[in-house]
Amino acid sequence: MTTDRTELYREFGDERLPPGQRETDGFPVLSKSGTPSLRRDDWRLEVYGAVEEPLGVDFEAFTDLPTETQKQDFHCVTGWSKFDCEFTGVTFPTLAEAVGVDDDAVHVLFHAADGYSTNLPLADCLRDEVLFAYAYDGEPLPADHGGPVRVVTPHKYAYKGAKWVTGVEFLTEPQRGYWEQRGYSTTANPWAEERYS
Ligand SMILES: Nc1nc2c(c(=O)[nH]1)N[C@H]1C(S)=C(S)[C@@H](COP(=O)(O)O)O[C@H]1N2
Ligand SMILES: [Mo]
Repeated sequence: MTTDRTELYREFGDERLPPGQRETDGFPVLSKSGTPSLRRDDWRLEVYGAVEEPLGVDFEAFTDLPTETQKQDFHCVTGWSKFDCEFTGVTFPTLAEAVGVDDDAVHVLFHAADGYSTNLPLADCLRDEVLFAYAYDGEPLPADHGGPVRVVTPHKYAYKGAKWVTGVEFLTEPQRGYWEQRGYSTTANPWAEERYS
């Protein structure tokens, strides 16, 4: 069963296509420094920081968690949007529940195998459409798009979704990630055109 999450824009604006974006048919690849080679067998996800019980999982233990398939839109801050992407994965709230987030956690920093990182306020992560995705259109997530596992954030510009994600760090105060340190927005709401800050 696929949950349609393409309507979530109604929470943020009148138009499905955020201002200043154009729709693309293809699925461009955008990476700061190429595709790291990371096989499912070598991949691990560490969840740590301001949590009750840190968690480390390999691919098998990760996919033992409840998973779901969602249809979502994808908005790159450079101006392209791709509609109707079908991602399968574990939701952020599912993972948060597994570790038990501390009361004083307010922020999240995602870490990736290519040295990338990206940050979001905790409240922006605790949403069912924030997926740790391992499949795209029913196939294993292609390496260029972040396989074995990436994060997707359809309510935010796509730089909030770390490809090749390996770490989720819960923080008691904000900390900026790779693009955020270079002037991109922490909150990154596409319908408010929060591109820079
Ligand atoms: N690890 C990692 N994640 C990343 C990036 C990156 O360079 N490294 N680029 C981000 C940017 S700017 C975008 S638009 C999307 C692009 O995802 P795609 O290549 O699947 O289109 O991934 C985001 N996640
Ligand atoms: Mo991007």
